[in-house]
Amino acid sequence: MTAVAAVDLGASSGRVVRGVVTDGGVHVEEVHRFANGPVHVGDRLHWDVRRLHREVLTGLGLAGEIAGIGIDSWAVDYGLLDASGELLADPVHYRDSRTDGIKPADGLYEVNGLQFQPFNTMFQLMAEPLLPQASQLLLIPDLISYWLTGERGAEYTNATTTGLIDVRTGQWSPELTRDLPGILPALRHPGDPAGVFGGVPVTAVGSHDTASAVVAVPASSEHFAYISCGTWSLVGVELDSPVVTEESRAANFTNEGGVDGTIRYLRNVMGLWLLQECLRTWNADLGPLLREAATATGSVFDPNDPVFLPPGDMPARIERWCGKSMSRPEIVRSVLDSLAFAHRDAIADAQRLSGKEVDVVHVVGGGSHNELLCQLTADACGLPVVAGPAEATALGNVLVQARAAGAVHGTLADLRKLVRQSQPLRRYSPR
Ligand code: LFR
Repeated sequence: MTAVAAVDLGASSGRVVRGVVTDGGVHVEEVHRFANGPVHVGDRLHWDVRRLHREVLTGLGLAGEIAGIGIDSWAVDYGLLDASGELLADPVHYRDSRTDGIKPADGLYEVNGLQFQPFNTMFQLMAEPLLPQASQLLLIPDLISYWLTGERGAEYTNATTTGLIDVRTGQWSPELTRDLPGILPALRHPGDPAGVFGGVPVTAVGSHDTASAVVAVPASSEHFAYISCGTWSLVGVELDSPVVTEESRAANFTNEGGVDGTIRYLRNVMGLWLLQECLRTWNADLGPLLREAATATGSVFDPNDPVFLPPGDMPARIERWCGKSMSRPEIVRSVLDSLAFAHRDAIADAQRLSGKEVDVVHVVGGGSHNELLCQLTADACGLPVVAGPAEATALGNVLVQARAAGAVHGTLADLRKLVRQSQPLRRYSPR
């Protein structure tokens, strides 16, 4: 097969990779990587989305001959276009404070099946001053895709994170979108054509990064839990149909749309954001601290306390939560212990609430390189952890494009087999 390019924009870095899929496996090679992060403008947090667009163009220029392009990014955030198709303003970052204190309406969960997060698109729109001027809303990957191709659409997996899709029909909910006349584009699904850039077809993939990452979980049976571990830990199981019980709502489990009509039944755990912000505050590297953390004693805190959501002095917030001052290795250890326990709780809750039993935990994404976190997660869960691939999101993006182009065939299980055959994986047994 000729190569395709996967554009994967994460909250802390973006990359363009070149991927090749054959019957024997899937291989990706990074051609361009760039930093990303919140930009403070006045008292708002934004994304510099035009710079991201420029970096994407640079990456595509470096990708060599390619037969396709697919784009994914973090979820929920959007750009608003005016009637002439111009971006009205830099998109606001989901960690901005404009939705502080927002509360979901009663009965919402039964309709959209989404865990409550103050930053879900529907709540951001309640605090959006530019709405009256907007004629179109595009989620971040759809915005980049529009800038490449001139075509607009709303990719389904990412659209489910807006809170505006009816989980029972998979369509924009007429009830929830009543006040947004005409600004939401038509849905497209992973594998659908999404326009052409420089003669190269653009294909809709699981444009929510987590949806693409779940495609590339190298599971060999259906009895697996996954942790897509990066800035966030997205912890859950794959289901055929949503769970919207009151218990599930109270446990803050989400039913996000997956590739091939699956449901990503998961909980957001604050994830490596906690460490990223510690390192930023200390201006330190992770490597040496991780080695010291291996023998340090930590304290356990609730990583999902909303106090940890915004950027800022993370070590101070952790020390305040734990009620004591700690050394840097102790803080790192506390983060990892707390994440491991939160992973365990989410996997236990996912099984209990969905009835799905799991016998292995797959850790994919950048966090799969963190040996201490993988071992602590195995220990806490009492289950084997299979770590890798780190580039699951890009791999899932490439696989869905390759299948749409006819280079490979089959179900998610077949795509996962290709990952298993070709990507290095590491196994951790619970101690
Ligand atoms: C991970 C992720 C999560 C989503 C969060 C905010 O990168 O996409 O799935 O909840 O970012 O968009």
